[in-house]
Amino acid sequence: SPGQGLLYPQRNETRDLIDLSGLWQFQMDPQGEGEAQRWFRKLPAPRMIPVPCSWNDLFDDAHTYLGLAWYRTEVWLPSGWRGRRVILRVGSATYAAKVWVNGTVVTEHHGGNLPFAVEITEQLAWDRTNVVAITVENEPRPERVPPGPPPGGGGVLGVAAGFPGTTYDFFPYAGLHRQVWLCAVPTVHIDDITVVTTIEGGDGIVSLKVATVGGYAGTGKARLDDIEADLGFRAGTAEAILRVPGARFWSPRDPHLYTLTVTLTDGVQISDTYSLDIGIRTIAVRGDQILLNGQPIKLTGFGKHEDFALTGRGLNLPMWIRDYELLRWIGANSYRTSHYPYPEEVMQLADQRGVLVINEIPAVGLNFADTEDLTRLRLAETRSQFRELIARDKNHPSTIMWCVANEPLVRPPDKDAPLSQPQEQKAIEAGTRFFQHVYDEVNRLDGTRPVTLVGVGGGPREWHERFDVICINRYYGWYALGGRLDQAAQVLARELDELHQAFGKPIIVTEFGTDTLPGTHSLPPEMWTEEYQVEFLRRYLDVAAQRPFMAGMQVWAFADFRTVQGVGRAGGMNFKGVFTRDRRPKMAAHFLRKQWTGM
Ligand code: BDP
Repeated sequence: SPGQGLLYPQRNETRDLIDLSGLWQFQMDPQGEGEAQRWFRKLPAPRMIPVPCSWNDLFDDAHTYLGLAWYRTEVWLPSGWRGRRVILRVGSATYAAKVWVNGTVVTEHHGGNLPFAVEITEQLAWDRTNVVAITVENEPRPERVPPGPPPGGGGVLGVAAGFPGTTYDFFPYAGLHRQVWLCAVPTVHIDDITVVTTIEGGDGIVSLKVATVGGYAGTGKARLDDIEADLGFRAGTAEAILRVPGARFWSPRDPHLYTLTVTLTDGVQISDTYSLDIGIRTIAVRGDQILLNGQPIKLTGFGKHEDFALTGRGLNLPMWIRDYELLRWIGANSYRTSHYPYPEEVMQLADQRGVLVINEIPAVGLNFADTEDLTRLRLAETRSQFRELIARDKNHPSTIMWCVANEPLVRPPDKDAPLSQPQEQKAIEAGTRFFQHVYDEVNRLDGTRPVTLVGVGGGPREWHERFDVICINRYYGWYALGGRLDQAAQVLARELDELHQAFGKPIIVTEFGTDTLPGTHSLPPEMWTEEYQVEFLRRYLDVAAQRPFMAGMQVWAFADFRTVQGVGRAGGMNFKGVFTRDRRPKMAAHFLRKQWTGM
């Protein structure tokens, strides 16, 4: 099998790849009969589906279907690939996947937004086409992360209660959401590279660790511009330090990237090589400030979603390029990957464009009043997703912070039976232990970035204690104090002052916003109108501007996005976007642009 590494697939003098994106065969399997009937060889009644894409907005009979479905394609391998290891890499399958190659199960995977890879050399044929079959299902099970609603419950969020039932406020899109690749790599190859950068005066210090597969014990080289270091491998790994005199430090203003190339070579022959773009920067928390390269930064920007018409949560590069253009237009320097990891290409774009990313795993909708068993299973799931996320994204300078959860809470599983005081206390303590474990794990995997938790209004304050940065979502003036913006601003101001007093840590409001129907206007400003969104945002930004300790303000949300059907979401949409779903600016977009760019 490949190692633990999740390096982005690359084609170069020693490596090759085939992107299997395109039309695949597709068939839903609501009865779960496909495996026994060997659908991994041949689907009895297939239709065509694009990969990558969500299936929900393509076929009416699949719109709310979250059960098992089969994907199947065929591929010839180039004869030049013989003698190399062939790895199948799935960019993301939401939520659970099982993979067959020529009739043999090669891997299974849980977790809907991260890549997984498996070596398939043994299963391949060279004289005929190879059949790749993948099942995907996104059943809302309570032990998953994000969790499904409790049995019988049709959604647990007050406003988001709807169909299909979820514990979160976005549509549970399903499918093969990112590319499926075949990668040819040398038998002995580079499996992983970990880069950590520090700053000494004007110099950049680049420390790297290289891991190989195949027990490599030879030599190698690491090169960055014209700076080179020798690598001596022992038990498959090697370390080196490169000093870059007078380095250009990565920042939003100058997102300079250096290309780092690692080569396995005996000095004459190159057996494997891999290049990646890195940024030299530091990120740290000191007192109530977040420091990038030793200088305080304040985040401006949004919580986002990976969401668009027809493609759903499928990789949509045109959408992402447009989004980065709009982030620049509006003067935002950051966003949060609410509520799950975004595509690898999107992280690369953040590096190139100097956008600061709060990188969040899919832990949304966690309720610590649920049973201990569920909490234990969710912890295991959270940890394994974090291992994958950090393996995938640890080398991106744009990722400045990890986020372990969005709005975890304590809510009676049965809304007609409120929790007793001891029950509530027990649930809060269960959460405290959970986050202690996750925090420690994240720190062990990557001790170089701050870690945060995004708290819900009225949620337990003690859960923030563990974390380096306090992130909160607040909706005074919307879910509470609707229509009373002056009062809302006062409540917000008081709470921010209290939090600052209590923790003395950086504070970011990671969500604040109002549902806004584009084209709806009123004077004086009333809820749901474009004027109200502007006035709401103005109040929040003013409150923050008067508080020098605030480390950032991220508006909810960048664009309108799809939700489930229910009375709280007209047309199955969350309308808190500053842009519409097709990326037209609302009044608030022009307002924010003035605030953030001074134009
Ligand atoms: C918060 C959630 C976010 C929702 C938002 C809202 O973090 O996912 O979409 O509120 O209600 O609770 O719009």
